[in-house]
Amino acid sequence: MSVAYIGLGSNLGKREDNLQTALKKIRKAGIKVLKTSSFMETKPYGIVDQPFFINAVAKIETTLPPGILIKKLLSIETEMGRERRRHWGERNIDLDLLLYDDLVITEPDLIVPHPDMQNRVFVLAPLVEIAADAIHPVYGVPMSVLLKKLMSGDEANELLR
Ligand code: ROI
Repeated sequence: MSVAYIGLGSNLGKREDNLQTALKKIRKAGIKVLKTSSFMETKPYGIVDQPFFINAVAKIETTLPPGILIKKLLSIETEMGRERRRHWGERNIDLDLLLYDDLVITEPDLIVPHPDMQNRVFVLAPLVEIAADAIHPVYGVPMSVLLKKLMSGDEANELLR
């Protein structure tokens, strides 16, 4: 059994419902959801002229290897009718594989840990809520330390609630 963390985000339609639907589909796929963070409303990061997001992180337990797990997450996005209007643009559902055990994977279509998570309050805040002591396998420090570092910069502004 492996433990992984999945980031969930939505800024189109009924945002909370979209996250709940995705969690239901994850469970239906035989993936055990051990814990979910609270749902947090966050300012758009990257491309800022788009609606606010609801973000959350789920801790899961699975026997699926990372390459299969990511394909499963992509197929749930497709099932939910995800449209990609533009790169880094608005979407009804976004599922990211953030961490998978303490693996470091750098394949063309699969990078774990998520390569930009250390810069994203909308990832680190919910992650710290459920896994403050989890060690980032590349930086070698707990998530709580990464969040503190980030919050001491301009990004402190990013999180609304
Ligand atoms: N910004 C926020 N706040 N939440 C997201 O889930 C999110 N996802 C993205 C980009 C467009 C980078 N910005 C985001 O993919």
